[in-house]
Formats: sequence, structure tokens, C-alpha cells
Amino acid sequence: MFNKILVANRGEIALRVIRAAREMGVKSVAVHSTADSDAMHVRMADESVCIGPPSSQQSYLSIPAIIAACEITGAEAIHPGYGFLSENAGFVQVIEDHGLTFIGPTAEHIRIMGDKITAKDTMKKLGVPCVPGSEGGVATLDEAKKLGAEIGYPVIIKATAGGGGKGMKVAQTAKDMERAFQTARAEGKSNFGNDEVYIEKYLTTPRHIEIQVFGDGKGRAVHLGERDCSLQRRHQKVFEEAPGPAISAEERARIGKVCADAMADISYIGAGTIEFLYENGEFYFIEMNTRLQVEHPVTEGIFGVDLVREQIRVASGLPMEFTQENLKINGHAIEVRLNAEKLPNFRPSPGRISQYHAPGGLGVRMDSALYDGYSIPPYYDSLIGKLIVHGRDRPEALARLGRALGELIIDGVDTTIPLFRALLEEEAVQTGAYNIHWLEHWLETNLGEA
Ligand code: MV4
Repeated sequence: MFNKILVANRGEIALRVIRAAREMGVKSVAVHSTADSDAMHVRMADESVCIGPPSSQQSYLSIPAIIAACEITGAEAIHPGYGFLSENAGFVQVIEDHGLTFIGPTAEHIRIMGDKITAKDTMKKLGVPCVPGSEGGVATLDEAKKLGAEIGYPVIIKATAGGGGKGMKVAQTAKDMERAFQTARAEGKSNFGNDEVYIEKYLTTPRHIEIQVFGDGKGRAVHLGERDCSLQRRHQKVFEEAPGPAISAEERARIGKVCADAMADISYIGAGTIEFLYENGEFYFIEMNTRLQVEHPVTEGIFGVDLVREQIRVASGLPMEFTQENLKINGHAIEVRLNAEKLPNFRPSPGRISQYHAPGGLGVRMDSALYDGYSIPPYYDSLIGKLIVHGRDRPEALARLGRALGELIIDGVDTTIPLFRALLEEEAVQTGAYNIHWLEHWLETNLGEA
């Protein structure tokens, strides 16, 4: 096991990693920008190193500064958290070149899954069901039109390097194809420097269901069921739950095994998430995330495992502590993302926290780096915490979420807390009868959001 690891992140996820390390007897090193000198992750870690000015580019994304911090402190491994450098294959390469260990997948796995055409081709060959569409990239408008007619409209054109909804355009009919094709290509080129696109059948009312997988890098892999993350706004998740309210035990076992077997085949190491669209009882692979995700705590809640501990274990060469047979679901978990944002437009709302009170009690987990008097800097993501509740079943989890939101106080900045209090009143939330479009429609109707 490592003696000391460096956490290349900030905020709640940095605390999450520091806490897991401490329970394992592993020392932690925080890195921070000058804007984060007073941040909780700096206080909670065993040591800290300032790695640059406020801009992420010059601090949390600076590979030389992070490697230097490892060398100064003697940290042997780096946990990237999510975002920042967590899916940067070049970073992993540099870490290995310096004789250090990346707590996550190999550079090769990150590279394969980072290119969506390659990811889809790989998964298809591994037996994972995919959305019907083009075989690989589509180079010309003529080819796109021919495929549109074959697949049947509506279709969606996606940039292979796309992300966050950028480089993705729907063609409702053949008449839309030229514009959709050219726009997707142009967005791929300008946002990601890659104009390669592919085409899929457009699913009109799916759910976003993602399967948590975990591998030991030696050909063994398990799945930890699904999360339903359909409640999103502009491709940002706001509410996630596990198990998915629409998924049966049989469906979970079937798709879970397909995913675990695929990860075993490629000797995947660490935590990963295989994203699907789910419509009319069918799963369609869309992409894979080769990192620990923001919403991992709902999976931890229902399985009673510590995914970060397991990541650190397998990175150090130890076996996973779980097997598929002893992974059993217990109850239901829900996470809401607390953002420092002002409704109705979700404008970032940085500033000083004048009062903070975290909820507690049975089945309540608050992952946050906030404290009384802390000033949220304006330079980073507006996620300031995650409230995760666990109950014996979904109704109990919902009631507990309402109770916990009642106890939670975050004063001094605007937050998305009122949104969750309102959403809990909605029948579709109470019954789980939502899809990927439900929240956007609700926001339009109830907040008059454009
Ligand atoms: C789709 C789709 C419908 N059909 N692909 C959005 C982001 C990217 N990760 C994939 N996305 C979608 N791909 C096909 N073939 C609809 C979406 C989509 C979506 C997916 C998950 C959660 C929220 C979404 C909101 C809008 C569109």
C-alpha cells in the first residue's frame, strides 16, 4: 500500500479522497491554487502545496506543477478526482514516466473511451448493445444523407470528441441533415479540434441509465448496478438515484453482467461508468466515463462499499475487496447536487457563506467542503456540496431527503436548494416517472426558464 498520495483536485471530492486515504492509514497531500489557500481540502490533508494562481489552467490543470508537488512531498500516487485531469491520457503517461502511479485506468483505456467512435466500436465488439447508427465515422454529407434514410429519421449527429452536449445535433427529417451535419462537424472542430462525426438513431424519450463498473486490472471485474441520472439541465445532472426506479432485478443482472464481462475482457482497472440510454425496456450504450463520478455516493449507499478505498487498493496492486456474489443491494439512495447558483437562470453565485448547517441523522450523508465563513471563489465549478440520503426503500429515501433539506442551511449565497424542495412535491419525482427531458420542461413551466 502507498505511504502517501497526492490529491489533484479541490472541493468536496478532494475531501472524499483524503478521508478514504486516512481510513487506510495513507497520508495525503493537497494541492491548491492561491485562491484556495483557506479551502477545507488544504486544512484536512496531512500536507499541502500551492501549485499556482487562481486560473485552473495554471493550477489544477498544470501537469508540471502537480508532478513537482509529488516530488517535493514524496507522494507515490495521484488521485485525480473528477473533472480537471481525471480523463487526460497524457497526464497518466507523464505520471508513469516519473515512476509514479495514477489512481485510475490506464492511458490506453482513457484514450479508447475518450474517442466516442472508438469507444462504441470497442463496446460493440465486446457484446455491449449500442444505439443503431453508422459504423464508425461519417465523412461526407452524401454518406450522412444515405445513412439517415437507412436508419430512419429522426437521427442525431455526434462529434466523436464531443462532450457536455457540444457537437451534437438532431436532424428531425432529411431536410435538416445538411445543417445538422455541418454544425456538428463545426462544433467538434472548434470545441475539440476534431471534426469527425458519427450518426445514431435519435431516441426521443429515453432515460439516462449508467452502470457502475470496477476492475482489478488483472482480468476480474464487477458491476455495482445502475444509477438513473435522467434529471439533468443543459447536460448537468442535478438529481441521481440508485437503483433506477424503472429497472428490474433481471434487467440489472443482465446488463450488469454484459458490462462486467466487457471490462474483464479489456482488463479495466478501477472505477468506470458505462452510460446507456434506456427506452422501451432496451439499453443502448452511448459512452463510457473512465473516472469516479460525482454521483458515486448513491452506489456506495446501496452497496455499502467505499469506491475510493477500492480505487486506491487496486492502484497499489491489491485485490478488490468485493466479488459479484457478495455485492447485494440494500435499499435506495438519492443524491442532489447543491450548486451556488441563482434561480431561475442558474447564474453562478460565489461569495461568503455567512451560515452553514449540515443535516444529519440516520441515512444522511453530506459531502461538502463548506464551512462557516468560507468564501466560494468565482474561478471554479459551482458545485458546493452533495446531499445523499439512504432509505430502506424509495419512499423512505424521498421522505428523508425532504427532512434533510429542511435541516440544511446555506446562507450568504444563492443555491439550488429551493429547486429540490419544489421538485420533491412533483408527482413524477415521487413516482420516478421521468425521462431525460422532464426537468427541462418542468423548469420552463415552473421557473419560466428560457
Ligand atoms: C442521445 C440522445 C438521443 N438519442 N443519443 C446527450 C449528451 C451525450 N452524453 C448524449 N446525449 C444524448 N444522446 C441518441 N442516439 C439524447 C441525448 C440527450 C441526453 C442524454 C442523457 C441525459 C440528458 C440528455 C439530454 C438531452 C439529450
